Amino acid sequence: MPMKLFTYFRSQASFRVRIALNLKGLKREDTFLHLEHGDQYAPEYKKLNPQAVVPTLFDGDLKLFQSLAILEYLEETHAKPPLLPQGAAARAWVRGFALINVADSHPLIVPRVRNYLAGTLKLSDEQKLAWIQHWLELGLEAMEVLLAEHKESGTFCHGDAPTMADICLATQVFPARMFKVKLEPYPRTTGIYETCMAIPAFADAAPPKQPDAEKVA
Ligand SMILES: N[C@@H](CCC(=O)N[C@@H](CS)C(=O)NCC(=O)O)C(=O)O
Repeated sequence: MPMKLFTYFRSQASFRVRIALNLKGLKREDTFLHLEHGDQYAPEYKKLNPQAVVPTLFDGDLKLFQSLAILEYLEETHAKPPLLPQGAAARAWVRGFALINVADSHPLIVPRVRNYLAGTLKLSDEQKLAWIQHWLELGLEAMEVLLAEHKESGTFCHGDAPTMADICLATQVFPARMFKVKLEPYPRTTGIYETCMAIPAFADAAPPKQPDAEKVA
């Protein structure tokens, strides 16, 4: 039975889950929520996801939420191909790298934060864009340094196959491109991004490829 994903094409957290499902060869059925139209606040969806965010993934009756927890679940239930390397040290590095995006950059640019900046704090479009670019740049700077010092990085963040680190690198660079961040200072990061996006599992998961896609700004 395919898993059921509540998703939105622009959602970077959903993008992470789509990549992981694709890499592991798992079929899914999508239910689309339009976050800019406020579908996430519909009472029937808030009952499923009290944070009013996507993704939510159902594996049968089991409800899964928070993209990184979902990736960990998929890893534990479908071992191949692995999204975490062997060894505690390497796994800690990959998880730490992934969290730069998941925990420290992405939460600052999600729609509810952008809406608060514009609606409550009355920031102009220009100020809001500067905010988004700032937090994305800080994450990219850290990623670039970590990739430079990490002996196992090269084609991918760690080793010779994509891991959770690459998935979360992709969801850092994709919005950075969308929001016109200057990417020249991050050649290692963008090189890995290009490599990943040439892999069908990543490319097919990208926002413009989703059935609910509108023009990606
Ligand atoms: N930390 C959560 C983030 C979930 C999240 O904020 N998702 C965004 C889309 S990427 C969302 O649904 N936002 C709705 C809103 O901000 O109103 C995860 O990784 O799953």
